[in-house]
Amino acid sequence: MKDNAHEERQIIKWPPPFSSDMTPYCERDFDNLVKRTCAERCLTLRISKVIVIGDVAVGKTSLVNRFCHKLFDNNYKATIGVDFEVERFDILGVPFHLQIWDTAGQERFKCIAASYYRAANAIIVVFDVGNLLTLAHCQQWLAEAYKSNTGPCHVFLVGTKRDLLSNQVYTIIENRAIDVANRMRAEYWTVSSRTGDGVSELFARVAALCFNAMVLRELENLKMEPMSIGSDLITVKIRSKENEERSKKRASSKCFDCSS
Ligand SMILES: Nc1nc2c(ncn2[C@@H]2O[C@H](COP(=O)(O)OP(=O)(O)OP(=O)(O)O)[C@@H](O)[C@H]2O)c(=O)[nH]1
Ligand SMILES: [Mg+2]
Repeated sequence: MKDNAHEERQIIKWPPPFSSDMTPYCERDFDNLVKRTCAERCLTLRISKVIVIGDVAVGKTSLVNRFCHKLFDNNYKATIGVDFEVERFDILGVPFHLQIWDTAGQERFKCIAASYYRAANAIIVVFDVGNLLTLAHCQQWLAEAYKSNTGPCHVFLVGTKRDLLSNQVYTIIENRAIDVANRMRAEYWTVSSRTGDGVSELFARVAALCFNAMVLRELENLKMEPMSIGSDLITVKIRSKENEERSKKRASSKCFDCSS
């Protein structure tokens, strides 16, 4: 693991979605409780698991390599089973790691890959914008991932290889992709790992949504534990009353993400 997050991995402002019309996640900022908890340094190191799934050769490894190593390779090398990377962020001044699992799309490795789906905090389902068949398979990929994940998860539908399509052709594909994203209740993105367009923005968004949800969940859990003499814990427990109010409000809202 790296000791310090690069500048581009420092998140102090809430990262926007690719388009506000194409996301079920309606927060516009970190939760106030999360902001205050971070400011008071009540948190230790955090980690979230992200799985990257989708058909063979859609560009999963290229996406991860572009983000983690700023590299792009034109040659295709199939992933055997799974690979993983850990990327450090600083979010609101708190160290946070994304553990990114790049899985194989080839049918013969599906069983091995699926055994790593468990306990994901985010699921990135990838398709190739130049191959509609890969888009048609995305719901099935998500259904497979849900078999191993019953807990709350953020879901992203990501179209890769944007650089290969003209704007005109891309617009037609995007309309179809948005329909699929809506059915999957996923946030839609398109990226190019060749040019890097959209890649760091996508992962910053994934990291921020995971971090915000994780801190809120943890504050919620703290409430359940017996009282501790640690002053930090007491601070958090007192605040958790506020959290309770917030949860009640959230339960009555229609926002998808807020159910997490
Ligand atoms: N032009 C272009 N080519 C891309 C892009 N992303 C990936 N590719 C190419 O697509 C091919 C497949 O990419 P990979 O990243 O290996 O695909 P994968 O989804 O990891 O494949 P599996 O590991 O077999 O599941 C490679 O030749 C890449 O160079 C992109 O954004 N633009
Ligand atoms: Mg691969």
